[in-house]
Amino acid sequence: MKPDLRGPVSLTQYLTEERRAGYGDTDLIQLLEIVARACKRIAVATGKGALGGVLGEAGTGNIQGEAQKKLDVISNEILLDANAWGGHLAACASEEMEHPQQIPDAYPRGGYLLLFDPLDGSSNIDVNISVGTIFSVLKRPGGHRGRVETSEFLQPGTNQVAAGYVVYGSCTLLVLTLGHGTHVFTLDREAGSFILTRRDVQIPEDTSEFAINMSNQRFWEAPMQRYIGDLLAGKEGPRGRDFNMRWVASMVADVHRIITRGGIFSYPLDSKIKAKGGKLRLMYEANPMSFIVEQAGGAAHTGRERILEVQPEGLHQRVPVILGSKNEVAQAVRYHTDA
Ligand code: P6P
Repeated sequence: MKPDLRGPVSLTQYLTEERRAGYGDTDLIQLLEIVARACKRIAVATGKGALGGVLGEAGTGNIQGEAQKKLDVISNEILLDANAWGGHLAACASEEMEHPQQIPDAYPRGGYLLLFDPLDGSSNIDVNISVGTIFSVLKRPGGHRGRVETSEFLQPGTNQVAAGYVVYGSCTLLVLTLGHGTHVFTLDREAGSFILTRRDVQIPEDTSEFAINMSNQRFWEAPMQRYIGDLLAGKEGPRGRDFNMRWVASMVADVHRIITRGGIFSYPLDSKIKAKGGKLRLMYEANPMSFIVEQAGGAAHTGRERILEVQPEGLHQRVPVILGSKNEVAQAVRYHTDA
């Protein structure tokens, strides 16, 4: 009887098997391995907390007009340095940088574009609430050589070839899709490798748990006011059942709860941020999270259109987000389309 050699499946083994099955090529596999390795270094940096002298403000601001945390800058640098030399990328784009970062001339350019929010939810770092890295991979449009133009990044989310997030919580988890299901890897800190711990996530199609920042309620558009009002009405209201609420204010943590047990997450338009188009960024927050959620049987919508079909107009464009359990997202969208 041959011994069962399967044992725990590492990220490397999973990616190798996916490539053999036709999902991804050698460059994409190398890119994802490098991003995962960089996130292990980010996990170490965030895990040091006050002992690492990495808490607090960096004393600088980013393109979003937000004060940068030291760990925002550190995480961004870790990802840029890790991806410079491999020859798989043409350029990187980041929430922390106004323009894309070209691959240095000393190294060969590859055919992929990497976008990331290096440390999402960083306002939570100093209070020790889970934060995370979100990333998205696109192919460089055909026929382009030399320096990468920003316009090459402006592709709809349906063009993503891979997307993932790493949540730095009680354990460090990588959630990844190559367009062939969504899978969860847990970091084995002793061995230093991500191990496949949940294959082919399926988000429950219905839920009784919603995630939204209620302090903005009076600023929401009418359809969202009505939708959330009906959830709050509970058993006595039109939904005929009670709902629970969670809000971590760290998208990676809120989305991971939905990946794990279902739910609906929304950062809708409100009158305070309407001029900006929303709170969350399309290219490196909404699109990767929507790809991951849809590959896990969920849905992701702006209230007006499927997020993955939004045609980007700017690298740091913002969109309203409603994502999670498929049937509940459909309910929320109906309040908008009926309006
Ligand atoms: P608020 C974090 O800054 C973030 O971009 C997302 O991770 C999170 O969902 C949202 O903003 C929280 O926003 O207004 O509740 O602080």
